[in-house]
Amino acid sequence: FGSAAEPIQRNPDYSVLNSDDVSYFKSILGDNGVVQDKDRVAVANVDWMGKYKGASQLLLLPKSTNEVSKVLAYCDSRRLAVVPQGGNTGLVGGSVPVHDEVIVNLGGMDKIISFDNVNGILTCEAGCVLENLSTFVENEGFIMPLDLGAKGSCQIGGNISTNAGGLRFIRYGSLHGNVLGLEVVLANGTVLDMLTTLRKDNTGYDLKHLFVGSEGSLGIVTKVSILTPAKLPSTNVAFLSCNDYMSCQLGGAWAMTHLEGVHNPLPVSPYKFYVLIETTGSDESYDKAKLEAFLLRSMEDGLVADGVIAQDISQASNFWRIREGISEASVKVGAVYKYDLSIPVEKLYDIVEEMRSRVGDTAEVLGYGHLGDGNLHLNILSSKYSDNILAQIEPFVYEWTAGHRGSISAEHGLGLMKAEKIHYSKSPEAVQLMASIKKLMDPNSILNPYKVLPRSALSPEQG
Ligand code: FAD
Ligand code: 2HG
Ligand code: ZN
Repeated sequence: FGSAAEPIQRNPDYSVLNSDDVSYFKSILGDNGVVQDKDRVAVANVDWMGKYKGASQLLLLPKSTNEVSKVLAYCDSRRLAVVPQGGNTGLVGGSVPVHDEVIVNLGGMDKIISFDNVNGILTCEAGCVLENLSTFVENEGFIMPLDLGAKGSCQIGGNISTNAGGLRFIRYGSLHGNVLGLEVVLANGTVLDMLTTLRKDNTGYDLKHLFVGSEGSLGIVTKVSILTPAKLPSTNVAFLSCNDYMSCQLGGAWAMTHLEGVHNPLPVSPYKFYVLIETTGSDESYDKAKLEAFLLRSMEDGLVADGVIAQDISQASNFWRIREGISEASVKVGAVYKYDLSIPVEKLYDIVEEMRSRVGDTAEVLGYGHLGDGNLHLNILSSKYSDNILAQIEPFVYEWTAGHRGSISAEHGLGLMKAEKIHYSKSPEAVQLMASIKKLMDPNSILNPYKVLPRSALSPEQG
């Protein structure tokens, strides 16, 4: 993993898969739902970056909640470890096995169950691909409250399990607000029906929130109901260039107050900073005029050095493609160390500069992200993984973030990469309570082992 850390030992308490297990899975999922083909299993064993690789022998493809329930009940009784998997686009090594865990991929559960086109409430299975849901609700005059570069592969169940942020967060907020209901299968196979579509419901603890962002460690999400905002008729996108970070911040703040918060044409010459702003509204010409006035004023004030406003939908989507393509471009370089930090906005760029001086010319440091959300994606690129580069980055990056009361995972989760780093952002008491919840809900610890929580919190003798 590009890390000098000790390799993670397989927990010997887990059983080893045998042919009786495979026969049982075939009896409930049929032959097509039980994949042993080496090439297909190999694909499911490796993450999107090609950085984390497991050694699972078995990929299961359930088609219904009942099937998921039977699979988990069996795995729990046999103490077979399981990795829940969606589109496998996660960036923290959470979606692939560490050792020989059985992979349960939700891709076969991809049905839309209902759509309330008055209130914009979508109910669907967890394996629906985000882009397909977007297309569906857009045809009904609504949009999904989240959008991300991985939309063509990621699944709504994976989005919920990671509490994905993405490109519309600034406008529509977190999935904790937009998810209205969930159906979840617990580790022992119990189906927890919380699939309501109510806007308000204060009857006791709101348990669904435990599953939003818990990265498959507490249950498998099987169905989802989610609030979708109305699609507004006008969308405007501006691509701005700035000479310094202060201008980006000021321009961004101004835009939020006044505008609600590798294709041409682009600003011609290269600049140090680029800002992409999208606004949506209900009055095409007024909205556009407002954005143009903003651009003009920002250029007059010297905040923006250059800038263009997309003239049509295709230009707008070309602008977005540049932003959405950064992640994909970053993995082409060879080795990439990815950090996903929440930092007070005024300090956000400081760590990019500090990191540059730490790594010198051994690596390229790229800072991008979601400025309005205070979320920096710090990517450190080099031709190959090296312990020397890693030693320049960690623990500095975590200590720096903790020192600024930031978060070491803004939107990607902890997964395998940061399970042992949670203490940089959470108190010992909070970690202990999380471990108690995990032990209560998954006493045999079959769900997504070695991820999210530190081993010392789950079994103090290993600490
Ligand atoms: P996976 O990667 O398959 O799984 C992620 C985690 O969720 C794993 O721990 C897995 O065990 C668990 N899981 C998956 N499905 C379920 C389920 N049904 N029940 C229980 N647990 C489950 N993330 C952002 O937040 N914002 C972005 O802007 C963003 N952009 C991205 C762009 C690119 C090009 C890529 C490759 C990734 C990006 N990501 C982003 C990260 C990733 O796409 C998100 O974390 C996404 O939500 C993962 O969804 P998935 O279906 O691929 O889940
Ligand atoms: C984005 O905003 C994603 O593009 C991916 O969250 C960030 O790859 C990354 O580091
Ligand atoms: Zn992001």
